[in-house]
Amino acid sequence: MHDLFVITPLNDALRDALSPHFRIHHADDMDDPAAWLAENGAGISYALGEGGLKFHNAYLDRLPDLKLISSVGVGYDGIDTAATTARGVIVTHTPNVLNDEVATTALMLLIACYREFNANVAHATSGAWATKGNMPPSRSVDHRTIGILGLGRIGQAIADKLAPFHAKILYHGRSERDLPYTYYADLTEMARDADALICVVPGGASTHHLINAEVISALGPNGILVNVGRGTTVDESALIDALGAGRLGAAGLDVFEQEPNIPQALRDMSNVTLTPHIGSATVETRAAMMQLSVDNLLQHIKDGSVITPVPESAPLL
Ligand code: A2R
Repeated sequence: MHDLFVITPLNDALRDALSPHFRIHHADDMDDPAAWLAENGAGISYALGEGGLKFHNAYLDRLPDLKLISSVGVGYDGIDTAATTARGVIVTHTPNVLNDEVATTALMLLIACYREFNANVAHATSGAWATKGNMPPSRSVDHRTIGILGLGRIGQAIADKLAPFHAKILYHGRSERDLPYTYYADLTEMARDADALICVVPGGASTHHLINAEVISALGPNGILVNVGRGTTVDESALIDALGAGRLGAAGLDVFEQEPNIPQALRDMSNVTLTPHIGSATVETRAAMMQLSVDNLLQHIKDGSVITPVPESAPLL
């Protein structure tokens, strides 16, 4: 039996799969998980949690015997991988199984912006249609030039899903890929040539505020920004300024700088569609992510290997 610290919801099926091998210590059963770990962390060799936002160093520091963190989600910017690698702690994540879902979320936000979904729904549900007449027409999502910041696993799924909309795809990243899309080494130049920019890069220092005032202004008054990656990639105050001044047309945002808090200014804007970090959050995709997280744990106790390590853990395998 191994001791497992868990900070993500577990359904009965997952508990059943884990319990023959692990004593489960769930953070939800603790008044103060960090304090509980200070007392009981020694001896816990496995952790299962969400690496995007929740697995702080406050937990890591209290788990001296930790061997593996199985993180639910593809982004793991909430885990200090320099510290885990230095300590010999393997980190796994759940790439690929969520590509299509996050891509659907990106398209949902893009379409909501072009078709002014919020304003049209409000016009119908408020009764304004009967009293004020028809809404002015919105704009078409078809035949657009779409810039993707981060044409990785999810970025490519977004490009695939945009094909039926006859989109021309541009992309920016640190390197050009062997793909049939137009590469831009300069993000501002890409924003200038794109009708809409979709952001799906990882969080962390290297992408912090990559989408700044200059990039936002380059998109222009008819431009649209969609972010399904991490909130920290967009300079939120610059975005609010540009939307307020009409220097950017609209934004569709699933991620924010200070989650779960969304600035009031964004919440008040009619040309902004907001969702509460639901990129991969469907029953089906969350089940696939949880299954892969559990499979990584089970494989490690069986033979010491894992299925989907993060690249930073490669030296440990
Ligand atoms: O830079 P490249 O050529 O390695 O392209 C990667 C790009 N990327 C960046 N682009 C510009 N500046 C950076 N500092 C930078 N860092 C990374 O992001 C690649 O095209 C993309 C990431 O792709 P994947 O590693 O395949 O990640 P995946 O599974 O698509 O997920 C992306 C993110 C997650 O980390 C979560 O934050 C969110 O989407 O769910």
